[in-house]
Amino acid sequence: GLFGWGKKDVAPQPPDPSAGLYPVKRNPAFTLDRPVTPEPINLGYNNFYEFGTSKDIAEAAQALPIRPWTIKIGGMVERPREIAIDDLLKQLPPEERLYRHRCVEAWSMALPWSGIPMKDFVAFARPLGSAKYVVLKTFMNPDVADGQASPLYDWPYTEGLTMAEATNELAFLATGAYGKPLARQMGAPIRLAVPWKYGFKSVKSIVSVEFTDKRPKTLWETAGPGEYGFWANVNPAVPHPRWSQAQERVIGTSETKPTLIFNGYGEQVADLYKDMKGEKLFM
Ligand code: MTE
Ligand code: W
Repeated sequence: GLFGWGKKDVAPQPPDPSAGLYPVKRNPAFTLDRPVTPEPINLGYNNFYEFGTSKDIAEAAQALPIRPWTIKIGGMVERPREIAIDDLLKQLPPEERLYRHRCVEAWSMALPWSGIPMKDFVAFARPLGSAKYVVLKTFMNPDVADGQASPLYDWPYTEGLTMAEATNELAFLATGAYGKPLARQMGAPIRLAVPWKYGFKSVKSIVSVEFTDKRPKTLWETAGPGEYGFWANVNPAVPHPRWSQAQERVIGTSETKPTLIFNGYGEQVADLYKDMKGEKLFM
């Protein structure tokens, strides 16, 4: 096929119109304590349940049409509206950041995202002062995404952040990676990256951003409330009910490393949680 994935029944997709934007300037404030995961490894090891429950969904994900792509901005905002991804990229030009990524399954990667600081997107969306949460949703299209036919999950994939989390400097909307537009299997054309939380918070292929004063029910909380919570902050001392979180497997190497509290981003985010009592912050 056109993209080298070799799937026969996928119509050739047009070239990504945002390709000319990348690579973008790196923001030097975001550094890594380890090498970047090689791009081919990242492109071949993905969680994207819409396209299957294995890590080998790259080929299936090529069926996802990513243009036209509009993001709906609604709920508690001054004015609900829709914006096309390419218009958004003109209004809020992307920058590059090196981030770690830690899945709840105890594997990790490190990569150069390109994208838009979530706080700039929030300012652009103009939420009402009474909004307390932002809710992000993935597309719904079971014709191209087989997984969405599964009744085990409450599609579309839904995630949420508090306003304080969404406007924290680290919260990022990735539109590219490795100096290119985002690959479909990584959540093209726009996905969240909140590196102090387990990877399942980082919802892919976003079509809707809604502001609300009620905490949303997320897909994973609904599927497994005893195993996956709303906060999902990384903590080596709080095991998953079925495995330890003390160590992580570094994908692309034979190494394991000790997991760090808030995935090593405590300096930036620990204050968000200092006054929270009675919340399960680490599951
Ligand atoms: N977003 C959607 N829509 N569907 C998913 O299944 N999986 C999550 C997250 N976002 C997922 C998703 C999980 S568990 C992880 S670890 C990351 O995406 C994986 O991102 P990656 O494949 O780019 O490494
Ligand atoms: W994960």
